[in-house]
Amino acid sequence: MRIDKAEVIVTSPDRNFVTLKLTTEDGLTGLGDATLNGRELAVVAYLKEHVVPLLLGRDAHRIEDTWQFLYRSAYWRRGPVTMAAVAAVDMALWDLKGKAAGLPVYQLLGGASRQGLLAYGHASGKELPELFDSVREHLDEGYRAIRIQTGVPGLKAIYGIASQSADAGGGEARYDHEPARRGALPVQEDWDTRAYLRHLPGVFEAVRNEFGPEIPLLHDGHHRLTPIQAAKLGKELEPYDLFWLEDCTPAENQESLRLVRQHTTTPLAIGEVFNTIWDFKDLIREQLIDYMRGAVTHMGGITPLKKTMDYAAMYQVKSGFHGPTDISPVGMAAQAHVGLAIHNFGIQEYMQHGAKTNEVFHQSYTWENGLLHPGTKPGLGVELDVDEAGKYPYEQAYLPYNRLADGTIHDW
Ligand code: GCO
Ligand code: MG
Repeated sequence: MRIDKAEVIVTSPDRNFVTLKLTTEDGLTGLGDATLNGRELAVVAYLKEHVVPLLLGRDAHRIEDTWQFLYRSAYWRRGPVTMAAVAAVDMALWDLKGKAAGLPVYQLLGGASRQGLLAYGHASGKELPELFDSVREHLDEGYRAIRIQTGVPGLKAIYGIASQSADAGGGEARYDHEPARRGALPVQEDWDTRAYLRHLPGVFEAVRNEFGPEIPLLHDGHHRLTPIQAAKLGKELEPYDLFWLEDCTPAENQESLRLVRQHTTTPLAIGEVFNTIWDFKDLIREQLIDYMRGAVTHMGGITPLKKTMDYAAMYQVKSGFHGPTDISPVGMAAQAHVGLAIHNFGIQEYMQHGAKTNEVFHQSYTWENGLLHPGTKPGLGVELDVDEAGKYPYEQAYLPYNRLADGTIHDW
């Protein structure tokens, strides 16, 4: 199964996506997601200039060997650009192997361990009434687990909260359905940790009072807290029985989680910005996290994601793969296959792509009764409509950034 052609396709239906498409000498095609939100073209160049020439003529069946070759022969290891490029190749090879075998990828990974994947959606609102409406909307859509983010009194704009302008414009007031914040420069937002810490426990109390004790609730701290602030927040949220507190401290300083752990039994999830199994190794072995937040697209693909989860299983750490809309339908499908196969699946983030994205990427994964399933088509089960993709050229898009009241840059 020789690789004959390797194309890098950039399209921007609701936001930018980078996809690698491999074609074999027999005409089979495999897709891989290489989208790195806000830095997309760096991965495009890495793939086109440095990876595509190495793929032509290779045996597409040799997934492990190709992964090790791309990872080790570059000498410069790890990092989001490299690992997104390696991930795309790995996913495309699994897609091809599945198609060659006539089996969905989860069958190649050991077969289904469950009927479907519990998935959580993002409810948000500047004030409580909007937040409650957003929770209800998610419950109506069948979500059985919900992430809660709100505005903080005194702060104008916070990442992860549906914008009010979407409402005013007649669009959907859900930030996951908004186009990525496109434009020449990043949008500036504001932040005040003390105001946030004072406000958040009351929000969870109100949500529990309104929606009861059963529904799993999650929250994303988006790397904004110091270890002692995170410890205090985790402790104060204990009465509201969170499913997890995510990225409570900046992920680079892993030791800080020891301090957080000493003070709270609120479960911790971390790692959406991690790139390799090695970034998770110590956190898993020391049992400093409960959920592993890596994404198939940013962790080097299906091969290392499966290895990381098998290692994590020994320490009862479960999966919680990163699933925002900047993971393309190809990446979402790939991690859904992994989630279905592994024993230690925890939960899957699922924000749902917009209508234009779904016309470019024809998916076969299903979403029924709050459970996601990768579908039973051979391979990953996603096909790219090249003509449709061509209608949406790349648009520059930056993630926002934060400043404190005195002008200091802060994690957003
Ligand atoms: C999440 C994330 C996202 C990221 C975004 C960055 O938990 O879903 O924190 O909102 O910020 O995917 O590209
Ligand atoms: Mg997050």
